[in-house]
Amino acid sequence: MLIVKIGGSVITNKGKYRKIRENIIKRLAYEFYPNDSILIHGAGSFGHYLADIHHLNDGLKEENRLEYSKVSRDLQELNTKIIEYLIRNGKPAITLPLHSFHMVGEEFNYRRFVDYIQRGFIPVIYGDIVLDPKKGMSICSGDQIAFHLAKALRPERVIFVTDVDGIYDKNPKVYDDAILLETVSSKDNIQFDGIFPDVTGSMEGKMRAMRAIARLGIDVLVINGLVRGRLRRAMVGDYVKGTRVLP
Ligand code: ATP
Ligand code: IP8
Repeated sequence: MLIVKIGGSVITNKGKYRKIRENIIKRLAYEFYPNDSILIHGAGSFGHYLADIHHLNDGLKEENRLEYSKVSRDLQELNTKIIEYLIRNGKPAITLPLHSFHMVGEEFNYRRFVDYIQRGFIPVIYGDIVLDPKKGMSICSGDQIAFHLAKALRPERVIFVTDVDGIYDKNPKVYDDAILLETVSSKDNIQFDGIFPDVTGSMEGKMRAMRAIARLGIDVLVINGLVRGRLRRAMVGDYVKGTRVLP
């Protein structure tokens, strides 16, 4: 079994509110294989944009309640597009929205994922708003979800799909001389500076989640979803350009 997290930077334009990249979603839905895998997707500009403006990661307040609803609506819209293309490709995907079953601090209910996989479905989940016992509400990234699921289900591999070839020594979108790293470990000194609003820590937050998964002894790969064929090759276990994350 594989866990694949398709980042919001791939399926949306993170610089523009609710800007979807439908052709990319279409292709990635086609490339997604084999079926006994879990798909997690990020929020991109369907989540981070409003969450950033209204400080939704700081918690629920009288004046931002409606904004959680709007983010939830936007994320469901993005999710519906992804499910639609998976179904068009004959892939039986079913969404299990995090906000409907999880509260921060509770044990993650991974059993439902197993139940769907056993019946031949592809469970899909996404970075989402979430119930929080201290803050009322908060945000949980798809990267954190990947960690919880990996810890419980011990997949063969966790693949993080982004809009760059892997992890570089510094942001390749800012520095032309950034160097792609074939492997990264805690010893590497990496610079992370984001350019778009991201309330879940951007690439730095992702690195924390990826290292935590790697410490479980699970293979972790970062690849570029904008390049045709890489997701399929990574999923079937062929070599693909990217970065392997070591503990
Ligand atoms: P989302 O959180 O919306 O799901 P995502 O998972 O696709 O998004 P981001 O958090 O946007 O991923 O991270 C990818 C971005 O990280 C790249 O577009 C890149 O510009 C940026 N970045 C910053 N520092 C680095 C680095 N050292 N190596 C690679 N990418 C980096
Ligand atoms: O895009 C963030 O999830 P991510 C979820 O996986 C929200 O970091 C609501 C911004």
